[in-house]
Amino acid sequence: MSRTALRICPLCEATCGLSLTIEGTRVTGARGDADDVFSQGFICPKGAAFGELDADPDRLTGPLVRRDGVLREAGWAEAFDLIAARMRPIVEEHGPNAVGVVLGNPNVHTMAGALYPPALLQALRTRNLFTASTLDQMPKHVSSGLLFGDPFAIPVPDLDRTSHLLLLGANPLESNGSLCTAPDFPGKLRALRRRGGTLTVVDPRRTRTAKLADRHIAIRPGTDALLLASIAQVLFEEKLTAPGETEPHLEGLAQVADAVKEFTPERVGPRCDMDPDTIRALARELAAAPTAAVYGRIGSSTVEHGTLANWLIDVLNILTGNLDRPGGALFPLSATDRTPRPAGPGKGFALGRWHSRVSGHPEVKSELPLAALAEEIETPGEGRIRALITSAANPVLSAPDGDRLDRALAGLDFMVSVDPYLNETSLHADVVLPPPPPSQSAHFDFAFNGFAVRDQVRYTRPAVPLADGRMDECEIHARLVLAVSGLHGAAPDAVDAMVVERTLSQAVADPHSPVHGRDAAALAAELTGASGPERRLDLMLRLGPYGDGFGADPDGLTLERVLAHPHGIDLGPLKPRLAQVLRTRSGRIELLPAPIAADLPRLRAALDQPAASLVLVGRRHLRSNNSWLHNIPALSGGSNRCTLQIHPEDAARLGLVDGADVRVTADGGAVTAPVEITDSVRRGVVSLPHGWGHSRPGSRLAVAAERPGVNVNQLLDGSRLDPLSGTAVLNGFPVELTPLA
Ligand SMILES: Nc1nc2c(c(=O)[nH]1)N[C@H]1C(S)=C(S)[C@@H](COP(=O)(O)OP(=O)(O)OC[C@H]3O[C@@H](n4cnc5c(=O)[nH]c(N)nc54)[C@H](O)[C@@H]3O)O[C@H]1N2
Ligand SMILES: Nc1nc2c(c(=O)[nH]1)N[C@H]1C(S)=C(S)[C@@H](COP(=O)(O)OP(=O)(O)OC[C@H]3O[C@@H](n4cnc5c(=O)[nH]c(N)nc54)[C@H](O)[C@@H]3O)O[C@H]1N2
Ligand code: SF4
Ligand SMILES: [Mo]
Repeated sequence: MSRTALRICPLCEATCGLSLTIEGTRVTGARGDADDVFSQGFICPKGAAFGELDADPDRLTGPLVRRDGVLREAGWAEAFDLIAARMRPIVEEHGPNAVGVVLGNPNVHTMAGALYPPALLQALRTRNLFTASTLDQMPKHVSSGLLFGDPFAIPVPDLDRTSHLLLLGANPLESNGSLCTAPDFPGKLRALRRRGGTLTVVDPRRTRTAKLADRHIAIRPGTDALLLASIAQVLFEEKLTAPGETEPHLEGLAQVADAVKEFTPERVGPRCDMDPDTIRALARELAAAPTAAVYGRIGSSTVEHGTLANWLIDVLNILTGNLDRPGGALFPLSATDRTPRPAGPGKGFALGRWHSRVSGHPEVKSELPLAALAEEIETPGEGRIRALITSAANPVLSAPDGDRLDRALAGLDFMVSVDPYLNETSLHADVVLPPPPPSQSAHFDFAFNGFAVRDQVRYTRPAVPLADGRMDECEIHARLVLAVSGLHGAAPDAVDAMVVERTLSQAVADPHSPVHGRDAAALAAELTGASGPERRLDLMLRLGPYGDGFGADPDGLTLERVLAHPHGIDLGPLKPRLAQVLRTRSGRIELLPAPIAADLPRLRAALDQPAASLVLVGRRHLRSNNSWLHNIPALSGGSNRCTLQIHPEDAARLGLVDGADVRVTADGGAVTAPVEITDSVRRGVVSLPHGWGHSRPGSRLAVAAERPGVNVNQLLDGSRLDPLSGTAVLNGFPVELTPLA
């Protein structure tokens, strides 16, 4: 007897609704949920492999605890007892910064990862926080923080209504989109073209996305900021700027005009390897389009001028009047956002409130660069990281110089990993706490609903009951918080109750809250939900912008109401709301913030730098997901391989043969990979994907180990960073190739 259950897919930012077929407790099939209000049946091969991924025999079934140097299966009580016994003394003896925390990408895809790390960090009070953001989107947070006063105020391209999309360094046909949550991104791009709109793709590779475009520009890697500055220069020079409705909210317009003056198409063109006339054409098309959006991701973020590029993307949206208007780039309003406050000045966004101990990197959003983790563990002295907690993170593969980090992790006094696998990173842990497979977890997208192209809300409860011996990931995190804060043994619900109490006491004291003046304890008693995390979800929904406000709006959202709509509730297209968003000190968009102005000379200097003859970029594959899906047979193999792609002319010049091994060397190290000759990469550029290198002894990834690939991040030593955001330069760094016999 089989049944079906709904489950939002946790595997990428598109958040598709899946309909799972379940036999007993086993997921035997996954289809797109045709009735899902947001994804309407869309699914990709990763979602379709949900059952296989859920049942991967290499997933850990219970905690592992290291005794006498060997990781062995243990009970949950033993695991948490050890954490409590080892962590507190380290903090007491060496201070809070002796414990580092690493949060990886899948935290953004779990309820536990959204709800508990803040409490963990509060309990630890460490300044040594590292996340995948500094390998990814931190430049966007910095530019939004500086422009709008809120690092999470990230405008999203209005894919369904725009008539012109300028897309840089993103490949949504493989990635399914990022910082732009849009199930069926490919279909939305096709629809844009069908309704007469235009798509321009800027990417050194002729990707599947580029093939869909009206115009593909194979830019020289690392030069997007120059191109964007030049487009801005043309807009000013040709008097094509028209900020429209945002104009009254702007300050610094004339200063920006002045700042981009030097970046003429004639000066920038040769650096980007573009015809100056093409740059002018891009500027004119952008200005002429009835509506348009400029959107960039990894290829314009994990690069030398990542923050400047991300700043310029929004500067262009603003200059052309497309920020905050339908068809342009708008700020989503998710159901668990705080209720918008009245417009007015805010606290602003500060960078560098403290610095990393060894290299003096500025703090950004309370984080330090993940690329600096190894040195913070290895370098002796006060404040050295002696213990580490990782959750859903595999920095040995995803961050620069995994070999060094591997050695550093081996030298820690104590390490805890919350991870379903024993992999390249977790193999160093003293305690591994495995979450249950996704079918046994509830799902709500706290993060991605805030980047979605349509406001909507969906929640799915576990599709399969928690198996014997399993612990829900929320409970794992709650117990971890208790274990490190000296409350070991308390009921995990205590963490949720604490957060509920704090949130409600703030809300009742807030004159703008719908519950202003009411009794916090009485409101807490009204919360529904079968668990601590569900009560917190209920609380956030009810206090949120569409919420019932505990009775203030009887038609508003509650958990019960969301549960009554298993395919989700549509909350409509994105709406202009700039004034609600702005939190700068001036209360306006600060178009040329001081840290940006201070970084511009570096971009001007780049105008005169000679281009490297060969640079490396990454790539993603539809059936891959960073470092952790290579163990799923249905998703590995075929075209999903760790090869070095190179243009036929470069291959001929260097004497490289398709399929033969080549040695790739960069300033941080060297790796050997098979050559794949293809004209989909431009001349002067090679491409190697990340997340590979599954050959470390001690990991338990049988399928991945059969085809381990190599770790591209071994080419980097962690010293190449975008200075404003601390983000590693993972794209556009120089390499040399040596053919191997
Ligand atoms: N060269 C290069 N390097 C890159 C990139 C690149 O483009 N080029 N991309 C960067 C980017 S954008 C990112 S986001 C990072 C990602 O790098 P990481 O943040 O390290 O993330 P992943 O490799 O996705 O997975 C991390 C871990 O999460 C575990 N995991 C999976 N599901 C769950 C779960 O439900 N709960 C828990 N607790 N753990 C889970 C996996 O087993 C894995 O160990 O890599 C970065 N590294
Ligand atoms: N299938 C799959 N989906 C994923 C992931 C995955 O690993 N696999 N990872 C998820 C994660 S964590 C993220 S952050 C997103 C990322 O989502 P995307 O950013 O859409 O993903 P990428 O495929 O890395 O696209 C980056 C593109 O930038 C190009 N590029 C490199 N350097 C430059 C440059 O200097 N300038 C320009 N203009 N382009 C450049 C590359 O050729 C590549 O095509 O994807 C998410 N979705
Ligand atoms: S596109 Fe993303 S969310 Fe949708 S099924 Fe594929 S992996 Fe899952
Ligand atoms: Mo990412």
